Amino acid sequence: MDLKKCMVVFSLFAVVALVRGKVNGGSTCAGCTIIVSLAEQIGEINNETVVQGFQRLCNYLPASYQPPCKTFVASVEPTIQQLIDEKFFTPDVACQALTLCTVDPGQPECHLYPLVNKGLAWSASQILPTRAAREKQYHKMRKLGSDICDGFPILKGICQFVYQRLDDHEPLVDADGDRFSIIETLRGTHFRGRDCDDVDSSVHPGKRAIDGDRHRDSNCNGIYGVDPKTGKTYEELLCDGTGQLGVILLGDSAGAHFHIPENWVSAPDISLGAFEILPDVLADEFDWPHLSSMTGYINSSLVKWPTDSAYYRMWQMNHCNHRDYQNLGVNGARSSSMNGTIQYSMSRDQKMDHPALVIYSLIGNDVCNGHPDTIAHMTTPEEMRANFHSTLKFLDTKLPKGSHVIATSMADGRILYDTLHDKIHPLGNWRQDVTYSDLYEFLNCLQISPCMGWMSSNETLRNLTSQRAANLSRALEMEVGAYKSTNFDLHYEVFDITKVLKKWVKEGGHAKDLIEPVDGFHPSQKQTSEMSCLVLQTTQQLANFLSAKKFWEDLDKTFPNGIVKMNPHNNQIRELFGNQGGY
Ligand SMILES: *[C@@H]1O[C@H](CO)[C@@H](O)[C@H](O)[C@H]1NC(C)=O
Ligand SMILES: *[C@@H]1O[C@H](CO)[C@@H](O)[C@H](O)[C@H]1NC(C)=O
Ligand SMILES: *[C@@H]1O[C@H](CO)[C@@H](O)[C@H](O)[C@H]1NC(C)=O
Ligand SMILES: *[C@@H]1O[C@H](CO)[C@@H](O)[C@H](O)[C@H]1NC(C)=O
Ligand SMILES: *[C@@H]1O[C@H](CO)[C@@H](O)[C@H](O)[C@H]1NC(C)=O
Ligand SMILES: *[C@@H]1O[C@H](CO)[C@@H](O)[C@H](O)[C@H]1NC(C)=O
Ligand SMILES: *[C@@H]1O[C@H](CO)[C@@H](O)[C@H](O)[C@H]1NC(C)=O
Ligand SMILES: [Ca+2]
Ligand SMILES: [Ca+2]
Ligand SMILES: [Ca+2]
Repeated sequence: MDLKKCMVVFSLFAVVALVRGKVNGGSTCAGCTIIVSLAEQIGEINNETVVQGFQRLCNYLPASYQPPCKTFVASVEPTIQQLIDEKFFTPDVACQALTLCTVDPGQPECHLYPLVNKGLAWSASQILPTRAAREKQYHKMRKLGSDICDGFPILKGICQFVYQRLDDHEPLVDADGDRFSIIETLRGTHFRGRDCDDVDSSVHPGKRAIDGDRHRDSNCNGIYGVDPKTGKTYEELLCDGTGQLGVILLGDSAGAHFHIPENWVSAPDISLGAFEILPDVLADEFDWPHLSSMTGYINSSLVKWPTDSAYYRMWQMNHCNHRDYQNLGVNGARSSSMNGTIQYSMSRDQKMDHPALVIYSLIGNDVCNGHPDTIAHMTTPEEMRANFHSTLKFLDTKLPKGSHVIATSMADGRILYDTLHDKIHPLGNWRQDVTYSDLYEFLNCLQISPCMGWMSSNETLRNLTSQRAANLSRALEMEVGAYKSTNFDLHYEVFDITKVLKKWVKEGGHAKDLIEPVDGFHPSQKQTSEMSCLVLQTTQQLANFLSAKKFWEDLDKTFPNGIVKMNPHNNQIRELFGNQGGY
């Protein structure tokens, strides 16, 4: 992530971002609007002023984030006070007056909350009547932005160093460069199995044991040493010939389990401690792969539901697979970024490692962009197939013989608008004044929508987007049928989110519960039985739990090669090696 993107991230969380977005302020404007509206609502809930609401919001942040937050508040306070005194205040107007949102020439006025007075530009001009006044405010905000990003070590560190390194999607803390880490975040063990020796690159998860792991654990599955009775190594006795198989996801934000906690953006639910996990969430790029349905491995007290995943099933079937998972899910990933960069962050050696089950799952970004001419910027079926082919060719050079590759179809994102458009977004929880439709239109207006084609009130456009997605799925399916490899077999897996939804509603569920509440974009789940697995490489836990189950069952029926057999030595492994070193 570059400095610009880094600042956008922080703009969401009470630090102003001063880099201009696409039009009308872009993501800077969106960040400002969210922060100001939270501050205002928190103030009102507590019978306090907006400025006091701001201070309260700062106090909810982890200690190290409070000073930059307070610097920001001190700087915007006069403008906000003036708006309130003159009765012009709305979050949209405030961000105009702060020059973080603009009305660019030829562009409509973008607003999230209902318009008052004579519109945004007019209201802002009451505070900033001259061009000179606007320029002055703009430069003040720019300076504030660089002061904040440079002046506080925690932000500077994350802004400039961490996210730059993270652009290659490899662990930041990795002394031996084998792409496995010893810390959880920053593409560490939340994404890939823990390295059991971080100064020896020949030691890492997924490896075929060196010399039977006689003296040390070379593959980090916790199994090593020699059985005193037989003189054979434990790897030989307990693991050899059991068909070890790693799990590798090549995916997007859905596969990485993107999630913004709802109580971060719903004012009535924000409280002290809500943002305690913020630093870790930032360091994980808002992804929660350790709870995902492909590589989740741990139950979290932060969510209600138990974790289950393809990896976890692999481990349950055969404990020798311990720690052999890689979640290469990247927010915004599409076939061209997979083929262009992301795939190269995979770690697998054709000769030295065990085979793997690779899941190629890009459920929407190829038809998703925020461009006003959105269809022209979607991937074409020819490009999709060529990009996928290029990824398969790469996998052919990396995957050991006996590996498996599963490609999933894309989602039909019409479910988003159909389900949510008239529902209240968490930002509107307090006054019931912001629907998902309002949010979608606001993001479209700023040209920063994660998916204009589906998050749009234009039904023709939504239909065309789904048609293109179906066409891209067909391209994948054709490539699966045509590609020949001696190292892996290939399987195409359909998942039909609409069918899942219908079933869910028929069983008495609410359709709205299927979609991630904050972004109104990612599938989510509070589920009962039989979720279609792949819908679910997503958000909430139960979804993940059931999707993994369904994934497993489907695989069992349609693609039994992709499944490992039960290792009869599992009990013995537990007795001898306990939790195998944990995660
Ligand atoms: C202010 O509102 C928050 C919820 O946003 C609540 O947790 C807190 O207790 C309130 N404070 C007071 C003094 O009522
Ligand atoms: C705010 O004021 C209203 C009306 O006076 C009252 O009902 C409510 O309890 C107050 N809220 C807080 C947090 O003090
Ligand atoms: C999570 O807890 C459930 C039981 O509550 C258990 O069945 C499951 O195996 C646990 N999952 C993980 C990943 O530990
Ligand atoms: C692979 O990715 C790059 C993006 O870096 C792209 O330019 C190229 O066209 C892609 N497709 C193929 C078939 O190589
Ligand atoms: C969009 O597609 C749906 C389902 O195929 C169809 O019922 C509807 O008439 C279409 N709407 C438009 C405007 O094309
Ligand atoms: C809806 O989208 C279609 C396809 O992009 C476009 O041709 C049409 O003009 C749009 N309709 C409106 C009312 O914007
Ligand atoms: C999808 O493919 C069909 C058949 O090739 C084509 O007629 C249609 O225009 C395509 N739709 C989109 C949106 O690409
Ligand atoms: Ca390492
Ligand atoms: Ca190592
Ligand atoms: Ca071992």
